[in-house]
Amino acid sequence: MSALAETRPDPRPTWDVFCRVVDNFGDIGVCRRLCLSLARDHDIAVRLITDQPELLQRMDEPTAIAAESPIGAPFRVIRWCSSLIPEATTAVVIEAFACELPEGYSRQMASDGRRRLWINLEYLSAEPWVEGCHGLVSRHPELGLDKVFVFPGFTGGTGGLLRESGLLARRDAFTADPDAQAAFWQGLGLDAPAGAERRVCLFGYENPAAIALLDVMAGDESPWTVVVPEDRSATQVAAWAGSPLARPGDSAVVGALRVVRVPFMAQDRFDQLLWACDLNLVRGEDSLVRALWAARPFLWQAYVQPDDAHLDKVAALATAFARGVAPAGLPGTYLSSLQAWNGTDGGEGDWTGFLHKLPALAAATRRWSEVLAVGPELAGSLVELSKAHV
Ligand code: TRH
Repeated sequence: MSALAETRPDPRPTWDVFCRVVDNFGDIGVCRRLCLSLARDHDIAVRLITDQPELLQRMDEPTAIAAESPIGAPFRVIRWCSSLIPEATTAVVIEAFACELPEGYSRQMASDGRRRLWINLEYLSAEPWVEGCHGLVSRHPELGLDKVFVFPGFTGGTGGLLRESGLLARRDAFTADPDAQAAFWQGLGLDAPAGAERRVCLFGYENPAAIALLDVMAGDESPWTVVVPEDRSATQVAAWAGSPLARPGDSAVVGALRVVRVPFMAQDRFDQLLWACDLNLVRGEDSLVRALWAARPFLWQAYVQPDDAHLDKVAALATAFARGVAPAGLPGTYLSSLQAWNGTDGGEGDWTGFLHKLPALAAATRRWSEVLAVGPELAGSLVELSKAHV
């Protein structure tokens, strides 16, 4: 293709995805995955408008960062600014997590007479009220424009979960390939697990329950390795181990437990970490969904909300799990463990009992993942919504 052809304007309708980073990595992590899926799976021209584009680079493989340049990039990244306006080709505008569009942008939407779909993409929850709110339309009092509320979720009555094309096949190929797994661990400076050793990914917020679980693993008869990506859990684990764990690759051993600090890695590699571990301790929104697709046992630490509203989300997740699988007794154990992990009983969970249940939990999580994989997929739901709007 000639340089002239490459710079010709993209004739496709454009989708603008707006993302303001509240904190941590979830807002931008979800939006990055959504934009990739819209671009690659649905051939949509996407612009991701965010106040923290630099965070995207932490989630990309070094080789892909170059590919985010305007030519050949899967989607365009634009730094949020107040002077931004929709393009003539803008067909769909997604406001992620109620981030509120720049005022001039929404005024232009109202005044330029073009027909567009305006979507507010909400946070994920398994709570039952979500089905009743998914797809509701609200008219802006001043602009007179309609906004559709899309809720991701775990059931057919919601927008579903992000699951890009080919994800589960890639996971299955990886988990069936010992060489690929060994190469992955080697990339983190670790050998492949040997004998009865089990590996755990710990990506959470500060959590007293994590200390109780580490204590149980340290006192276990069989060996554990807890891999901690650089972030809030790493500080807590270092204090527990009495070792600074200052750099990626640093490790400490306490009884049967080795803790290893690893770098914050590209999203694709983080997926591989979840696929390679026997237990995933995840948080927020996106790592929860990726843990589900990893189909390995997991515990979820909810992002703390005012008035303990997040505890309803925790209970709802356990209920959804029970609906999806439900061998006798397991859902009850899982709910208690989830609640303890989220601090409802001061973190004094029965962690020995929980670790004994891991094989049953592994089978149940696999089944739940299979059930969810035939449910709605979020990027696809948004595309269907846009088709219905024309
Ligand atoms: O980082 P989180 O806690 O994010 C969020 C935000 O706090 C947000 O404001 C809040 O509302 C939401 O939680 C509920 O957790 P989450 O959602 O799992 O996002 C982490 C992202 O970081 C996810 O996309 C995976 C990615 N990641 C990597 O790419 N590499 C890594 O090494 C790790 C550990 C994570």
